[in-house]
Amino acid sequence: MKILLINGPNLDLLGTREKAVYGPTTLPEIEARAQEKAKALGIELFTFQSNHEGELIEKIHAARSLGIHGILINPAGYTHTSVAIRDALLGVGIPFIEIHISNVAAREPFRQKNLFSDIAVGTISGLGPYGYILGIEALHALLGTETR
Ligand code: CA2
Repeated sequence: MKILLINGPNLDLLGTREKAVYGPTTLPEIEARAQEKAKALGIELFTFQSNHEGELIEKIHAARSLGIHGILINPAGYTHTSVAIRDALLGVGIPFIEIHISNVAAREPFRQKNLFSDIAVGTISGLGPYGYILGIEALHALLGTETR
């Protein structure tokens, strides 16, 4: 099984600033833990982070030719604004889980608008970096029968 982990804008700053909101763990640490879990489950995990909407869209398009079975995506700030990333995910038709480090439901009103939750397989929010591990486990469990 092949899974693509995508992290959106500013998540490359994790562990360096805003630690009170997002915690002390860096993105390389999150990706390393995700790789460990993927390896244990026999998953080939591809990781990608970008601060650019177009690059995120192009990676989602490329997921088809990479033979990706499922996507785990933290769209970050684009969660609340990007019709274009939503359209890309619908366009490739690859099942995805949406993940957020913070509990978005408990935050500012402008974060209550979400362009992904209604088309995601499911959403993980507020569980910190552990959410990435749960997301990989969930994709493995939910897609397992289709890729065997
Ligand atoms: O909780 C999440 O994972 C978010 O997707 C993070 C986004 C935010 O816009 C979403 O509403 C919820 C922001 C990511 C910014 O990450 C930073 C990390 C460290 C320092 C500054 C920003």
